[in-house]
Amino acid sequence: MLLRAFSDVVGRVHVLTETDVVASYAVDWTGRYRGETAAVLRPGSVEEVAAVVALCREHGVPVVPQGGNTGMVGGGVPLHGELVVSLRRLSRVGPVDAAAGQLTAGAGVTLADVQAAAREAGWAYGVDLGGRDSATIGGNVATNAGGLRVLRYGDTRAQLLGVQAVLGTGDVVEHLGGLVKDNTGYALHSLLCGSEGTLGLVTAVRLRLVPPAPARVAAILGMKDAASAVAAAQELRRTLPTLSAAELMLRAGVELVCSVSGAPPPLAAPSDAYLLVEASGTADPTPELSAAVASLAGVEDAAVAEDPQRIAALFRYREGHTEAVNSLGAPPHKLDVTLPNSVLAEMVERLPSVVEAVAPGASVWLFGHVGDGNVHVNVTGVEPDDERVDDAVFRAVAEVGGSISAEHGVGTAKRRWLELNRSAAELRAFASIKHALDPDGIMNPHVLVGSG
Ligand code: FAD
Ligand code: 2HG
Ligand code: ZN
Repeated sequence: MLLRAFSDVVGRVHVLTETDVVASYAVDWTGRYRGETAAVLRPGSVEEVAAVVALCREHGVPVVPQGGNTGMVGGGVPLHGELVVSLRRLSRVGPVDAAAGQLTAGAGVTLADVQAAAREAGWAYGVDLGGRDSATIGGNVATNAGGLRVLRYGDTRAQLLGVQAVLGTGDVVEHLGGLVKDNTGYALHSLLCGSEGTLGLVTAVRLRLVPPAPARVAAILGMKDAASAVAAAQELRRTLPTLSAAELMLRAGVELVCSVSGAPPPLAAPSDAYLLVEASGTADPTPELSAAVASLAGVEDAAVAEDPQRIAALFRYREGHTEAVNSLGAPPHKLDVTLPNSVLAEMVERLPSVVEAVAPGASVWLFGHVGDGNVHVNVTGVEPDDERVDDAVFRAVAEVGGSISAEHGVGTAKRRWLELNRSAAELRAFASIKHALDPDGIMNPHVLVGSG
């Protein structure tokens, strides 16, 4: 009955109910989070999204918004039988304002298509990440995605000038004018950014673009140990103004990527740790990068790439980690944390023993955006629902002033530990905001703050 009402809104063909089809929307990218749903709704306009929300409110039906389903914290899949609202059909790019260096994109546009549209307009988009071909800009905004170039351009929130969204109240809010300075009250776009679908459905976004930096050089530095790699990244942030990425990898992870992908080792002899660095600008940054690298301690060897194919090949050693770890069998535990700079090196060394203490024999894969203090701690060899490892790592990180979620969000995976980072007063404020914008508690009710 209700499905017929949804069909009247979005069209029968966009209410998916066949078991096989729906199944792919009900499991997350890692395979750790698997749910079920009666239907996937695929609205094609903001009006249809608003009508879907109105029906859900009327009938008290909870929904999980979904974009590219590349999220890492189980926030975009129906773990409690919610309906899935897929925003992927909102895939229109434009208008593009080349003079202002801004563009508007529907929530369902992939990150890669946003980047391409920026390029066509003579600009660039500041956010990049490995899931670019599937992840949507709506999902990026909902998770406040970070990625490879945060140290240069900031996270998704820093690119966001406005949004159009259907709130849990059923209201459509739109602020897409793109004024860079606009102090006319609460920044709803910033609030929705990182809200993980708990306050409303983002339907379109207004983004600022950045000047292109076409002259690029990348290098993989073989480092004596992880501490040297961390220290080198910290030093390069100060000495290399054109630095646009600084990524940590360890020997085991690089060897795994090579064995899964068939790529040759990046350097003639293995190093215990690697730092992938990129510098970019309008003039060739190679001399500047070489000079900065020459003054670093602990560099054992280096491979440098200047043409786009070779640069992409070096980045594949780092970006390939996610897929390589997933190929190992049982889904990994993905613990995406940030650490204060002062303890970053020490914690990178210590985290494997934190895991070992609660899960002897488990494998730990450490890599990440070390220039931002962001380490991805992947653990394999532990049952998906055994949370002892998650608990031990999050507590160790929070104890030294770190965050249990650097860039992936809280989702359902980390909800239990939110109080490690957020005070009771902050959580009360979260609950008030949630109640104001989603009074029926139907917007992703089991994610982040929950509706209770
Ligand atoms: P989904 O996975 O579909 O959803 C994610 C969350 O956002 C869910 O809570 C969902 O309910 C909500 N949501 C989605 N769309 C909307 C909408 N329109 N309105 C309201 N809520 C919505 N992330 C990083 O930050 N940095 C990285 O470097 C990075 N690299 C990755 C590499 C790989 C290979 C993969 C697979 C993932 C990576 N990710 C990374 C994680 C992921 O790509 C990001 O979290 C991304 O922003 C999710 O976008 P999505 O469209 O797939 O969202
Ligand atoms: C990355 O930086 C992503 O590659 C995914 O954020 C991290 O696989 C992960 O844990
Ligand atoms: Zn990442």
